[in-house]
Amino acid sequence: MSDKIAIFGMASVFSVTHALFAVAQEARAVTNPLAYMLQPITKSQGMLKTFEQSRETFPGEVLLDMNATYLDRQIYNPATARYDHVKLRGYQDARQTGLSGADTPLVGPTIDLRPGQTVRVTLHNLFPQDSTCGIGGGSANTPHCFNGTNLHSHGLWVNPSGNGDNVLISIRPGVSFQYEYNIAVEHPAGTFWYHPHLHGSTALQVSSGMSGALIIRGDRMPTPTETGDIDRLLKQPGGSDIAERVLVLQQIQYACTDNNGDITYDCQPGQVGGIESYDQFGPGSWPASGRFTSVNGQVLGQLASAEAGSVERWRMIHAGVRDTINFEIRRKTGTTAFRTLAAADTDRWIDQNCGKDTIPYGVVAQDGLTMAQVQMRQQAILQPGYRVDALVVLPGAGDYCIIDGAAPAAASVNQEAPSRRLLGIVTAVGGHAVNGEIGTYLQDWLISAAERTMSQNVAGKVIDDLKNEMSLSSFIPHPDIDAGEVTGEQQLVFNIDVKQPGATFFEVDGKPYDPNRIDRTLPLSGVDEWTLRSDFVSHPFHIHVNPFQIIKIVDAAGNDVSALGADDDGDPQYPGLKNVWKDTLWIKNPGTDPSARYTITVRTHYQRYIGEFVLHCHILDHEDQGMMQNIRITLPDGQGGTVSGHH
Ligand SMILES: [Cu+2]
Repeated sequence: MSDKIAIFGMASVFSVTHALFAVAQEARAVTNPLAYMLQPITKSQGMLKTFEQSRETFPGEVLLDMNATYLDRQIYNPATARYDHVKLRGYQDARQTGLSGADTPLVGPTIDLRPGQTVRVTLHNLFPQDSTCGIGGGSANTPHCFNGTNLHSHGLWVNPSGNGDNVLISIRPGVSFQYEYNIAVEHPAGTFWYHPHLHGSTALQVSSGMSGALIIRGDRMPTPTETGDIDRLLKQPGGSDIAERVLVLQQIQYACTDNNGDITYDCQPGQVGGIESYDQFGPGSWPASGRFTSVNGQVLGQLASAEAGSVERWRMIHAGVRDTINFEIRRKTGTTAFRTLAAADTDRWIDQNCGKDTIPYGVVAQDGLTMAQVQMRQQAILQPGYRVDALVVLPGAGDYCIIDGAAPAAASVNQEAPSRRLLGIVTAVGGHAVNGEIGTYLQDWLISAAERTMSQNVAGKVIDDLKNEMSLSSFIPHPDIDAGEVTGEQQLVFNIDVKQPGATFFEVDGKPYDPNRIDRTLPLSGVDEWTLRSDFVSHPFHIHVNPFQIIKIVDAAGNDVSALGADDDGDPQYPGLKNVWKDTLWIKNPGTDPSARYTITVRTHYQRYIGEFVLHCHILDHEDQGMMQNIRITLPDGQGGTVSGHH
């Protein structure tokens, strides 16, 4: 711990110096978010050591303290080349509140854990009192209680009840509450994230920057009969982990008010930007705002340097509210300064300053779950809530553009091809050039990594797999769910009902959310095949606790577009998803007519945990307005659940 404190101490000294002397046009460094300080509970750790543990060391139980509080910060505004002053709801480590200068990035610290660990997260709600909390009944789907909060560990397979990953509780201003996540010893290692999930204020809080990475690190060696962690393979020749970047992609849509009291995205010097209403959200509002997606809290920052030719692990997290990100890397070929760059000019700037060809990278995990095969991609489409883990090789020294590239209209939340945005610059130095195909280079690197790292009894299998189209069969956390295992089926239809006079309704299965209604009662150990559709535009489906395996994605004409190499009218997001495990998935309808909808089949099982939790659209203002359902997992006989009612 003392090393960690020393490092952070140095960092804060540098930050202060930086703030005093920085010129506005100088790009700030994009570093990995700092990690929460974890306090080991020595008493229980000592006790646990008396038990036989299957692991070499048992990390035991740790505490962390998280403040939900207003933060005074700066965000760079490329349109004006100024740092805008903002006051936004955010997270901070209650044990490191000293790191709170105006130039501290607006991103939640990282929660860094291991399988088998229990973490007790004390969430302190330091927001001002709020008389709109506690509204229920018919008003539940009107945004409210902006100062109430709670915590969701997105993607974790943990208990959803009580002090677990419980999003059905409201932590009011002034209240502290301790969540407790018991990470099972068999929990997958991967990239997860956390954010508030109080129905009525989720979008407002997440769009303010209330999100952070939650990483589970594993070191389980695969055996001939059991799979292990890809972390164990991704080692440098010396045995240390390969370089890693956590990239929390946020869409912080702060605004100011003009002379008429209306919202404006043109904040004047002396004004303080904020997010205090839902008027800031809605179709097209993000592109219209001219804001840029931030990376770890920095807009148009300079990412830490890479070594040319070295393999890095990039953990991308879409922690935004409602706009699709299409992640691309291109060489920076031009020399034009990028710090002054209005959103409307970005497309042209990218054409003039970034190479035409994208740098391919190897996707190894989606939504934190290692895939059965490395998939080489020119781009990765991230919808809100998605995570993508990629092995990235920058093939030579120089600067590279990190771009949110254009995507087909049907691939994006706003149903229009978005104009491109620059996300930041990364510079490769030293190392060596890669002249051949990056995919082949990566494959060779993985094979030699396997030769170095894998146990004698699995090395042959892992290497044969890698030679066979970069298969990762020894590292997948979940076996396939075969048709013969399925015990039931579930249907789900998203809809936005715009036909009622005077109001719009955000619905699942024809009904807006009712906090007092259980929409689905499912038995523990059940195995269900779900059919997912949307009658009106596209929505990212997310279900808590248990992830699902994608079986097929069928377009309106009846074609399954989920196979690797399939063509979905140029939309790259579905091909390659067949048999992939995820916890959040785009349910596509390229229009507003039910006849245009896709039919998506996934399978899941409800393992270990009973209790009540939710599924919802991860366009979070849709969720806040009703596109959510309550689920109850009961005992295996379908009985013995808890009493109904929430809040
Ligand atoms: Cu939606």
